[in-house]
Amino acid sequence: MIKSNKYTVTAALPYANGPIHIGHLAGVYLPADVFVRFLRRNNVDVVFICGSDEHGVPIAIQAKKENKEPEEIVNKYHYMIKNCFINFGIQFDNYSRTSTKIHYEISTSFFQRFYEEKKIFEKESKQYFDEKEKQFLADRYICGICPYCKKNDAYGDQCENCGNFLNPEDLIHPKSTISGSIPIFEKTKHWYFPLNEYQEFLEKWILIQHKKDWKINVYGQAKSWLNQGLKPRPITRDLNWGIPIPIDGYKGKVMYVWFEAPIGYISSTIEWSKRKKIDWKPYWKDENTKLIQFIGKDNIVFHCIIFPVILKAYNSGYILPDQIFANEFLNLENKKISTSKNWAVWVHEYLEDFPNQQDALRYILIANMPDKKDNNFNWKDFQRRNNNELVSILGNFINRTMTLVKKYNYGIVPYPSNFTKKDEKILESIKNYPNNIGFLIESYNFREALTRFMDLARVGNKYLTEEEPWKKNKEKKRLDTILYISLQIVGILAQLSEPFLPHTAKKLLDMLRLKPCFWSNIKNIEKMLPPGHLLGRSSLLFKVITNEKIEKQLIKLGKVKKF
Ligand code: B3M
Ligand code: ZN
Repeated sequence: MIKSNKYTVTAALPYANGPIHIGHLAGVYLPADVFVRFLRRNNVDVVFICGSDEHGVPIAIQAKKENKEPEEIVNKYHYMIKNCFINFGIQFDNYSRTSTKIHYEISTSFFQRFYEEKKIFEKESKQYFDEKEKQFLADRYICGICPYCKKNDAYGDQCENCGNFLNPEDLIHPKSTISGSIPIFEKTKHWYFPLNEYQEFLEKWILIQHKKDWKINVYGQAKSWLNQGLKPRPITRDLNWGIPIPIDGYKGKVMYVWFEAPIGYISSTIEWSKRKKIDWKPYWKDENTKLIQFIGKDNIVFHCIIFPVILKAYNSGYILPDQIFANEFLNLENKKISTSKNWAVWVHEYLEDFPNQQDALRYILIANMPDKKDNNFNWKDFQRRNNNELVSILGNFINRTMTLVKKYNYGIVPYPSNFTKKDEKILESIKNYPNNIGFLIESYNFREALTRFMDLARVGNKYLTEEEPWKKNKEKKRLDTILYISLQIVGILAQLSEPFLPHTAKKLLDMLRLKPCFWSNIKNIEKMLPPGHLLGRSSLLFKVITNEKIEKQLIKLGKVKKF
């Protein structure tokens, strides 16, 4: 259920080192958007926060690949990503970036306090060094076999396969991802966060307090790290791209990106609050506020361990996440999405190839959401679901109803006469959908919520088909009653569709000349669509997707050869 009247919802900050693809949408940004749109419809004071993650090795690697400066890379992709989210309908209240002055100030204030309060310590150690490149190797600059799952391509800070924290020295057969050479050890100094000192706090907070309400994939990963026992982790790096260390003698070193990036949620909120001229603190320091974080599966450890410890250690009343939501992975044509192999459906390309069809993609990505296990997107299925479900069920039912009301009742909601038993049962049953669907969204079951939504469209379609109003133009009273009931179902669908299909909802509400109402009020649709209510102009809501369009995508993917 909705636990508070104030929520802060964050979505993982995408690295500004490339465009976003459907895996990002299905994994993080769509579930977050559905959830926030639903909260807004329940009159919750919610702030939806995101922004570009602009530091760290991933950016530096891309800059080298494109032979550009890191600043050029983040500027190019920050705006590309931001525009994609806007055009796709991911409705953040603020989409910031971690290169802002405010983010530097906030991150530096965190680091400074930890230094002054001796919550971090300095240690000299031997770190892997690439002799050819004359560069220390950390994070994605070094890879090797993961000591836990034995998979290849684990990085110096984390294994993306099993999610475990790693240190470069943990890797088996390490090699530089820059030159491919075998690294040597060189001495260097870094500042460490003693995560081990927060083991007990985390065990209480995660293993006890959130044993029941966190998703099993998140809880399970966090539990396995805690069971291994936390160790101190370095929060500085030998890199020149990132936020400088506010300590003398640390020139040429920067903050570890995973130390400062999560602080980006706070700096983005502060940036938003300045624009709105309101206080940001209630969104991060009021214990009645619920903090819900939507993240990628490979970001679990950073959001369950590092960020909560940073908030706790800063000790100034920051709230901790009430829920950390991570989906599994979305595959493409049954293969893992790979940006390096260009095996992806890029959002900006989809928006170009399928103009004004954002909701078709939203629909299939929610319907196939990898919430409990990895799931798959394939173009044939996309076409099938669009044509057989959106066009033929939802669109067809609405279009037939609107056309018949226009034809037989001048586009005005008819006055019903006597209801049959079946009519009464339908009118009664449709009032339950808002609650059912609302409960599923509140409990993060977005796929099931959408299925229930489509069940209602099927109820309407079946009722219209069975009652055949087009054959009853001689029995005006019966005709009017059938169209009145059908319109009530259309009205509920219009109100319920907004979290899932916001572009369709806007069109449909305009066609009905309705405003979005509070979720709790949707069941009283008959008050919003009373007899005599004048409807607006109707238009087709969905377009059929042709074989040619799908063929073109498969050729682009290289799945089928060009003839
Ligand atoms: N930039 C996303 C990733 O690992 C990472 C999320 C940061 S959230 C603070 O691809
Ligand atoms: Zn692993």
